Amino acid sequence: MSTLRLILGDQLHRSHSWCKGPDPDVTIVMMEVRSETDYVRHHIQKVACIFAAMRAFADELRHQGHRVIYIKINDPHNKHTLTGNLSALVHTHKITRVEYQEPDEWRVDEELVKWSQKAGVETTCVSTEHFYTQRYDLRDVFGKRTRYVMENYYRWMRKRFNVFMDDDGERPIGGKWNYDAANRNPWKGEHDIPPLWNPHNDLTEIVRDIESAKITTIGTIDPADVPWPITRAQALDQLETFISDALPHFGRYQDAMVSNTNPAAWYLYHSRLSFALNTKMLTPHEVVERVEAWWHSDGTPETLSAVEGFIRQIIGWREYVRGIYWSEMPTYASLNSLDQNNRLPSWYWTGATRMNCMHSVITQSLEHAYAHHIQRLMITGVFAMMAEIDPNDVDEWYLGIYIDAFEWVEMPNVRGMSQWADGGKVSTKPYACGGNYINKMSNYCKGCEYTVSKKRDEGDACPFNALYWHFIHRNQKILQTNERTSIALATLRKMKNEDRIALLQRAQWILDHLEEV
Ligand code: FAD
Ligand code: DLZ
Ligand code: SF4
Repeated sequence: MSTLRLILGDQLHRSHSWCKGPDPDVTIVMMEVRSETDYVRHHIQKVACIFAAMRAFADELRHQGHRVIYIKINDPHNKHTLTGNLSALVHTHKITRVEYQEPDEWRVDEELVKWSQKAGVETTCVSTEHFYTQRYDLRDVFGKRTRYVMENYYRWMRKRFNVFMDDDGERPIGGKWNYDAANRNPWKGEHDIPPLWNPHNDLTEIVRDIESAKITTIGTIDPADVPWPITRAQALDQLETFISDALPHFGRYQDAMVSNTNPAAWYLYHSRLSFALNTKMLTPHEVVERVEAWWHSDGTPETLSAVEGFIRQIIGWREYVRGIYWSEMPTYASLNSLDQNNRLPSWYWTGATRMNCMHSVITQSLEHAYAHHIQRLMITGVFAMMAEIDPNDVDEWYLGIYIDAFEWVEMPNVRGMSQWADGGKVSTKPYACGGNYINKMSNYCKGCEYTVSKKRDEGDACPFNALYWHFIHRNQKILQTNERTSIALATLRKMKNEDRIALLQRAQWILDHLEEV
């Protein structure tokens, strides 16, 4: 009996049962393959960090005594698909059994399920032992309901896993479930932003491998100084640094945005832990437990909203979007409820637009492979939705550009939350906004060629304004049935005819000249 166990690039879980003592009958295989590097154009930092973390993980396993086959990107025997390599290994190593962990992406799951049916060896799929919930738990919680309200799921999670609850396990610590209202401040320099957590990883050799393999990537990298974790030890250090330096202010400035003339603007008080979490170098349980423990030792009434807000992201949003993904795939990937068909403007790939908010967030994303939640949702996301971009184009952009982007978490956030392409399964109302919101939450408008207070026909009127009203006008049938959006529709209807026409004309001009705005 000889068993081969496949570990994927986002399954680097050191406490997984497979990583206990080595078993002489087991060989672990990890592989760098073109099918995974090329399904979209990824950011160079994403590919380099995944390869680096995979190589470091393989080294640690070997050091522990495990037998590991590691296929590098330029290995001449590499078949460049997961299953192509598995078939070759089964043949050459006389493997009788193949085991793999549940892939997080539907695409890879399908590939492995189909391969298993004709592989000619016994195959088993086991849990990644990473998430709090199982793939289909969300279906059980919501039953036959067609809308899935995150808040309900989150409260159910808090109780079920007894997270941040009073001693009786029934009431949330602090008495309230939700402190969102306290978490919406702009940042005006009141508190220093902590220095960038940076392990200074030297990935020069890996970047050279990627270049010689001629993988097409986007964005930039300083190969000798990469500020993302590639080992569990580094990820734990990143977690501790976040808790001590940034967590106390995380809540208050969660929605704030700052222009990239400030070098710390791209991360503010955010944890940047998504890469470590999504590659499973950290477990959500340990992140939540450490944050809870910090609150019990150092927390104050002022930091309650920060701790609750952070825990909400991990056991609420993160587990919830995974549940949506598995409940709704594969149909979710083709939803386009607003019937949007425009192409993504080419400046999404360069940042060359006159809109300072868009320019700032896109150039930041190209430079750091990162933008925080509100930048993704309320800047690049809102614009794409109001510019009627095809959700497939939008998905492709988000899936490639961010270091933490894996389809199970990217797609419900993009197609659901930000583009409303799922018709409201994730979000009760579309996230649309005019320049006012951006001006309130950021300093982008101060450095912009457009004028945020201008709405209509003037050439320098903020494009978000006209596009917002055009969005409301175009989708009025959908919006009028929604309590939360009917006010905007009523305002549009009350507008003087000539004002409405001027706004809609300005929007149409923008839609016809998307490459030029
Ligand atoms: P923090 O703000 O410090 O939050 C802590 C953690 O909470 C994150 O690390 C993450 O694990 C979790 N979290 C927070 N919000 C969400 C959310 N909405 N969904 C799931 N988990 C969440 N997150 C990804 O991990 N991968 C993606 O590809 C991704 N794409 C997104 C696309 C759009 C359009 C939007 C609006 C959000 C997307 N998110 C995605 C969610 C969120 O923006 C990122 O998780 C977050 O910005 C990562 O940075 P951070 O680690 O500093 O997060
Ligand atoms: C994202 C990614 C990339 C770029 N490259 C690899 C790779 O070469 N080998 C690998 O095992 N995984 C890679 N990954 C992560 C996978 O895409 C991810 O494991 C699956 O999509 C399942 O979520
Ligand atoms: Fe963005 Fe409009 Fe503000 Fe310019 S004026 S930064 S386009 S919101």
